[in-house]
Amino acid sequence: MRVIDLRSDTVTRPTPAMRRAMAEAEVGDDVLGDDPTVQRLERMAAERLGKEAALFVASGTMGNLVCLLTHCRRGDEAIIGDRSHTFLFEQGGMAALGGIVPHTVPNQPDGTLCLEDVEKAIRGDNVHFPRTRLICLENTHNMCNGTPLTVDYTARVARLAHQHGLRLHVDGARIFNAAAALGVDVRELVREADSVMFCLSKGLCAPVGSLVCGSAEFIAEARRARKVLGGGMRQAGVLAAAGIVALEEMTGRLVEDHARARRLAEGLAQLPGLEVAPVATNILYFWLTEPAAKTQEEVVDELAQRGVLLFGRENGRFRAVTHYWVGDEDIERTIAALADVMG
Ligand code: TLP
Repeated sequence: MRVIDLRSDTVTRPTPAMRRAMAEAEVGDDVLGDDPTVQRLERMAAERLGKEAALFVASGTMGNLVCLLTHCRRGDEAIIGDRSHTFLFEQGGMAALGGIVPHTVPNQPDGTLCLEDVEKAIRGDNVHFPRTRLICLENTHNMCNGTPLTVDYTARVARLAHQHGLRLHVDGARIFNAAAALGVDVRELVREADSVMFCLSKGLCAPVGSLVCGSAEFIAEARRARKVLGGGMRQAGVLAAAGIVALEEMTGRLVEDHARARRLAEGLAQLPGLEVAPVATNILYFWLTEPAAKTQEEVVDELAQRGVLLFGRENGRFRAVTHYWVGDEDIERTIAALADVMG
């Protein structure tokens, strides 16, 4: 039985074109600045994001941490959504490794932070307070139904940050999904952001890696932060080669994943006992209506027995994520499997 893996878009295996590019990649010692393939990927990423420079890092978590360490000093504060990945799922690395204080404000259901909340969270100059340095946004917003943040909203937050002498960082792990869903160039989405991290190893299918993008000066400092975290990689061109294919071939097809997520949502909404959240990109949340005949664990286990993997998450929500290795038939099989389980 073919397993349909909807746990995350991180499960995507490299495409045949990526494997070929990896095998043939020209490499060198990237810490010494000798890897032409890494350099090409970094130039491409900077160009695609409309920034001066970019840095190849091992993961999204490392990319966000590198940015936080570069923007902030120990004891500085970063304003961040209370449902953001960086706050919830990165082991508090900013505090643990950077001495940076997270100042959370509530994420709205669409993943935004209210500008008034952000403004109130900015500290005045007072010897008792940490110094506010940074505002962080997440686009698309993983925990808030994979919703994309718009060009206009991001620009408004950037302006607020800059008025107060702060910087804006965007966790754009799925920024190409946001651009695809909104039908805009990814450059527009991050035009006024001071740093952006995006992942190659989610919907874009590369096996490993993320990029941090920003000004040349910022990236030079970020390179130091990556090194102290042990992220200086040597012949990383074998990985970067897959990333180049990801940027060349995989961004244009993300709309297909979004269409499949919508089809899955429509199918599940027809089933008794299930409630489905609005879906805007490739992330779909749903949950059991009360009183539920089965527990969340039972549903996850019974689906797995039928060859469908997904995550049961907090508050009884299930998450299903569509990606390159999930086709139309897989969506229909998933709906049928859930119909059977909910039977
Ligand atoms: N998200 C993963 C899990 O960690 C939850 C997933 O399956 O969605 N920012 C955002 C918005 C993310 O969703 C993730 C990964 C990261 C950063 C971290 O990226 P990695 O896993 O490469 O460190």
